[in-house]
Amino acid sequence: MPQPLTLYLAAPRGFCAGVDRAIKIVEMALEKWGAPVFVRHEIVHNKYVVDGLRAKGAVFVEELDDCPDDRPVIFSAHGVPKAVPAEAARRQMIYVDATCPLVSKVHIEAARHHDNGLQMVMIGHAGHPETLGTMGQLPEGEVLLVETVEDVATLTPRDPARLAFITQTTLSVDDTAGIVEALKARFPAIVGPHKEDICYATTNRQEAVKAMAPKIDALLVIGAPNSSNSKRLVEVGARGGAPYAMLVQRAADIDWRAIEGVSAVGITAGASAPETLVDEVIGAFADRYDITVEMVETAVENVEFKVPRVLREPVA
Ligand code: 0CM
Ligand code: SF4
Repeated sequence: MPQPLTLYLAAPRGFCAGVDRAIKIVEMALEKWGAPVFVRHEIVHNKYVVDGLRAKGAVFVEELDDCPDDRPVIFSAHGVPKAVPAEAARRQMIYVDATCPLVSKVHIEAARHHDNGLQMVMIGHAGHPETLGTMGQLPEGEVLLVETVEDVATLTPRDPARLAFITQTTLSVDDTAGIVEALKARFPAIVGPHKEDICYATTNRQEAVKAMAPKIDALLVIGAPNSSNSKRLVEVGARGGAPYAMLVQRAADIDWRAIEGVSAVGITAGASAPETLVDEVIGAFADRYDITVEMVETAVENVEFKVPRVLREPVA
């Protein structure tokens, strides 16, 4: 007889509106222009999604220099420095920007503060494409990056009285609150958004994990190792009290020995992880245990973003 096991399924989990739109953009571009369509950086941070689009004719590259002039190129959901579309335009390329509108909103905020003569502080992860894209909206030196509360103490702004802050959209809500507090304590005149720029999807997925953490022996987050929002879900689960919290790309990654003896497991998925991988993980548990599935729902999402007009129009 298989052991009984309760699977707590987080809701919301998985695809957000920005990821949904970005994937649709690649699919519609392939339909409109045929293969190959080039994509600068992984359209979203998920190998399964990227492999699926590659099979349909998308070619993933890291730099615009790796694309020919005469094929369309799509910019990933994470956003790009201003120099990238400028260079694509100079080369007279067809390009479609799949930057999530919630990332573009931060780009616009940064530009507005810059126009008002403020230097920016960005809270984000060094080297992440969204951070590079957002910092790349302004000239070199206009955006100072902080990753931790400790970084705030070593900032050397041009004028401490003329500062604004922005954030990456996929950060830990709790860690970011601490950094914002440190910024406000050191620079009382700093201006910024009401709280931070973390998006609805990141916030909601973290909330659902917080709600399930006290009930579970183990948390599995379905997502990729380069997915910032997915990695934050593992941290939130561990801090919320889950004795074991692990990122898995799919069922084959589950370390069954490590979770031997558990009777309650939480499952969630990062914003770039497709539901089919969640189904696969649930199936793997059903093969080994007598499972009962319970939903832990903390929010209902109904956000949707339109694809750019160029993809809604027929080929000229
Ligand atoms: O920013 P992150 O690494 O979390 O990207 P992702 O592709 O995993 O998730 C969706 C997004 C964005 C922007
Ligand atoms: Fe947009 Fe948030 Fe999704 Fe990133 S995680 S694509 S910012 S909705």
